[in-house]
Amino acid sequence: MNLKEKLENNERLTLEEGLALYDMDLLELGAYASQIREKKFGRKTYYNINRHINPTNICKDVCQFCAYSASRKNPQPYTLSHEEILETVANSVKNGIKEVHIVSAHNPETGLQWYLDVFKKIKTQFPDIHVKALTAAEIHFLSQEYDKSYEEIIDMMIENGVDSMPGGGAEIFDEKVRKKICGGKVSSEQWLKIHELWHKKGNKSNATMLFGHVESRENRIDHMIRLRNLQDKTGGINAFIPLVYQKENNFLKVKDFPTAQEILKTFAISRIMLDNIPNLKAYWVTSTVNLALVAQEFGANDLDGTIEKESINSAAGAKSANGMQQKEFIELIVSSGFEPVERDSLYNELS
Ligand code: V47
Repeated sequence: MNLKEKLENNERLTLEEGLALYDMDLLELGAYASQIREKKFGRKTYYNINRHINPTNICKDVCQFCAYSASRKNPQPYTLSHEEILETVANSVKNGIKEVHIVSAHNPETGLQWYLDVFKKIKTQFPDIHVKALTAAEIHFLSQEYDKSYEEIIDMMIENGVDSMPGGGAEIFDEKVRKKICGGKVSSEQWLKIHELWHKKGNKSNATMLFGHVESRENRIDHMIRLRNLQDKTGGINAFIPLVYQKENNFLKVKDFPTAQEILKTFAISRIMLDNIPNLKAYWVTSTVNLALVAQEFGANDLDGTIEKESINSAAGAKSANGMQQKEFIELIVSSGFEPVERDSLYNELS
């Protein structure tokens, strides 16, 4: 069967075939991705009302692409107290958030309990709020720093009220590129293992891919296939999130940045290659809002959420520091010809 026949029959594609998709005409590729999206979701586009919190930026690791960590070009080290975090959550609850998304740097000074207690405190005060917290990179760091197995850390997360895991820290799985951009951090194999263990406990997570820096197209397809293999085993990945690289205030030397066409192709290819991951998130923070809206025509069915405050990508140049209002979100989705549907963190439809 040739590639187009396989696309028409929704057959699973190999690495070589995935790579060949990049040579297709953009609109033809988009039409294939759109068909898959439409079959699953019609014109619905999901969003959620959430709040990002980044409790500390002091980090033991040194990722070249990171502009958020206090060891970068703009060092302003901070560690929030649990009281400050709870106050933030209380204010956001008044604004109607349903989820807190908590991601920290790898701070060796706080102790393990500092990382965990905050989840319990949030859950106790706000039992209806979904806590999405601790990337596989953080779990690996905590496991190493405090001499615990991944399973022990995962059990502690569950005991303390973490509901799901965010998809951060995946970057690019190819070992050579990984060494260049974030050597020393959680390895690809470890990232996948941690998500597998989390899924085996009956929980859900997301998966990201940082692209548009020094990786090749082949590295991206390889990344997708490694996730597809994990998903075949566990079925625990809710959403795939391609993150477009932001270039300010970091130490990674990048010659060529992806064009809008390359970004849209990557969304469409993600939708086609990842035939077993239900949701494709166009994270407006890194793609820009306009391109995220266009990505709806290239397979994306989720635009993430209102966020309120964003620190990691805005430090690297994204225009996302203050999030987005729900009303604006809804209007943008409607005016781009799609039907906004508020979802919860596990993709149940709310309104
Ligand atoms: O893992 C860091 C990325 C991630 C840069 O699970 C950068 O729903 C672009 O994972 N340019 C954290 N990206 C954010 C993340 C995330 C975001 C939204 C939703 C979810 C989810 C997860 O941000 C890191 C890293 O890959 N990142 N620096 C940069 N310069």
